[in-house]
Amino acid sequence: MSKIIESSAVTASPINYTPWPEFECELFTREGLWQGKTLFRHFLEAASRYPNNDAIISPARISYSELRAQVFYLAEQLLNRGISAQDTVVLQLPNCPAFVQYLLATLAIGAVPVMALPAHRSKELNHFLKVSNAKAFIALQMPTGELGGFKSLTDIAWQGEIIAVESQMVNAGNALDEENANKVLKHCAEVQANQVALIQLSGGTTGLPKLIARTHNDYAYSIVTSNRICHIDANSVFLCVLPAAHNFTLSSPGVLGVLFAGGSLILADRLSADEAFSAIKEFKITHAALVPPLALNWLNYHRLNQLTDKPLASLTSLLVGGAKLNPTSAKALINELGAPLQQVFGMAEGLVNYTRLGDSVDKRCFTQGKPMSQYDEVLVVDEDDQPVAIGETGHLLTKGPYTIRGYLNAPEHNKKSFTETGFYRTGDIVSLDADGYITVEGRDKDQINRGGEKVSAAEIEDYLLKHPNILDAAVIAINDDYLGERTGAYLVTKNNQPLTLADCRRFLRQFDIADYKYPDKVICAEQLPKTNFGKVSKKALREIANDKASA
Ligand code: AMP
Ligand code: DBH
Repeated sequence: MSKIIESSAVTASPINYTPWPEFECELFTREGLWQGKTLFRHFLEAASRYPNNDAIISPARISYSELRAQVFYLAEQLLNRGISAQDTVVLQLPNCPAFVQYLLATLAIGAVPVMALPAHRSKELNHFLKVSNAKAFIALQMPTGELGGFKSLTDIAWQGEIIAVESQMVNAGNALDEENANKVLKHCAEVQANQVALIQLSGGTTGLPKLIARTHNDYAYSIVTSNRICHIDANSVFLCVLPAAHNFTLSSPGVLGVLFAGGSLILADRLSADEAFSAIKEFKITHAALVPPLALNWLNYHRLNQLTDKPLASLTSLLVGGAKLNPTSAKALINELGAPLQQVFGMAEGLVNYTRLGDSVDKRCFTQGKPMSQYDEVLVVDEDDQPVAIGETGHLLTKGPYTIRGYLNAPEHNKKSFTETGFYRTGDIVSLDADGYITVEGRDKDQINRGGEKVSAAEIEDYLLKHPNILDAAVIAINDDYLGERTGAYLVTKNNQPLTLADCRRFLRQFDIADYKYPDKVICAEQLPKTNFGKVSKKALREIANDKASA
């Protein structure tokens, strides 16, 4: 008996993700979508083909062969610290060479990075460390004492290996140490492509982000396909200004797409439009990925300064996604800024849609693209899960070769988020045209999309309700010209005592959550509008708030 338990414990993937049904695994493999190659293998192949290409250009130049050597060096250090295959490691680094170096080093040995964003604070980080059962936490050590999003070590409510990264770039190990490399390669060879490669985080609608386990096979497929659609190759130069850990910037086609192809990365943490335009010119950037507010920021800078030259001349694709880009702005980006606009509508759970580079201006302005793979199944359904007609709006459901079948360790939530036949309920309200292009019309999930940064209403309500004077709270999206949406908090207070935005923000500080989750506006009301069933009607609240906003 004990023997059986032991042997199954050895063979089972330690990270208990929801697998695709056997026949689909066979199909995706037979059709060549799943190549049985790990993410690190894809990088190694590019490094062998293009050893002298620059992998990272700015701030420092790092060639593929140098990067490979640095990664072997770091991977060996991780092994020495007792980190090995399928150990989860929460990785929180800003856009800098060390992000790429540590990401590849963890992938090399088959450890599984949890892709925390720089904005995450102790609340989120402790959650990730705990629920992912992390073995290590890798973050930047600030001279002022902060470690990544932790103000101090005493805020870490978890025990494990802490890897404090001392500078934005690891300089050691520039020359390849054969012995090191062989040791790492031995571990690398044992990593299987059907195992979990990394863990992404959902924007979430219920409390803290859910964990999204992506396998090597499925993630690599989405990256390779994105590369083809966006024309990423060894000559591509990608400007990464959004957080590199985010699924969009990491994989659509993003940082990993470039590293698979032998192209070059420019990693910037913050960049004004002016700086971005200079960088595009100086480095002959071919690809950039932006959320709509940033794209508008570039457009407005161009307008205000009445620039006559085409600042984006070297770009072959300006990817805009994460939140809805309105058609007027899309047109202006194309006509005024000369942007080779490519809209991207994706999700960390999987499905990614792109408008194609050769599409008509209308398709590129009015739609958010079509699925990248012919194996993506998309359904637009009504409240009873029945398909609606072409052009009608409904709920978007999807499944396919790179869309997860369940969140990690969330059986209850999975019952709501996935249908019995394995479709993911995206929570997006969309319509589909006759060519299969999707237009995002809204959302049914209780989430605020603050210019691409997703805020779970339930999570913030939860914190607000801990305030001794707050009796009821409803957090909703308020339309905003710049961010698309901002966060509004409707509050019912004890004896109608007034509570200001500043009061709320001060109160929320104790939870140490990411800044972007703080409400932008607080509205005190005597009561909240209710549905016929007596639930708070967010629909009514949204109407009230948006009427006020436009008045
Ligand atoms: P997440 O699940 O946190 O990765 O966020 C994915 C969600 O972002 C999608 O389900 C959409 O609600 C939203 N989203 C992403 N890209 C776009 C886009 N181009 N237009 C509209 N919404 C988008
Ligand atoms: O918003 C997203 O999560 C997103 C947007 C564009 C994404 O995950 C992606 C492309 O892959």
